[in-house]
Amino acid sequence: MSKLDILEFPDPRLRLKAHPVETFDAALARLADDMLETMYAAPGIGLAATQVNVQRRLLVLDVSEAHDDPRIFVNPELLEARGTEVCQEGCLSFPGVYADVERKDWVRVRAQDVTGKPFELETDGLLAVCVQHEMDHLVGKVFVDYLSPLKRTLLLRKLEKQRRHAG
Ligand code: GNR
Ligand code: NI
Repeated sequence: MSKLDILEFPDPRLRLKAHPVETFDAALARLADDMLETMYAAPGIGLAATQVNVQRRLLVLDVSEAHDDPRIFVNPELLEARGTEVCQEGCLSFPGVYADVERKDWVRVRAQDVTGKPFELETDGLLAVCVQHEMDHLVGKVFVDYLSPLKRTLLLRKLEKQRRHAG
């Protein structure tokens, strides 16, 4: 396994739209493993292929405290969504800044595993929020796109400031 580099805002490649996965081979399984390793090391609770400069519809998640519940979604599609909730979100492509984002609080998602086998997931809470955050990355969307112009400006200014201090 190897750790991958995570693209950071404002890298234009974060705006690219991912293509469906058509080949379920060893390279795909390896990429999913590398993404999980990269996510755990960051540390983060999710990672989309877009963030590691791969334009494929693939995302990984693990919202468990013990980091023992890795999940891989290939070609995810949102089938149904209900209600709303506000959650404070962060993003590995915007290190060190956080903002409240409103999402659906219950979702039903259809996807394939790394072997191509279809499955469905109905979920709520943090897992539902994270799935929506990652699926956004696959269409070139990021969490700051949901903020008002003023809040976005303040958040991006804070991101710049932190980068300057990080040297
Ligand atoms: O690590 C992450 N934490 C997080 C917290 C609240 C809502 C969404 C997330 S996803 C983020 C990792 C990431 O950037 N995935 O794309
Ligand atoms: Ni993100």
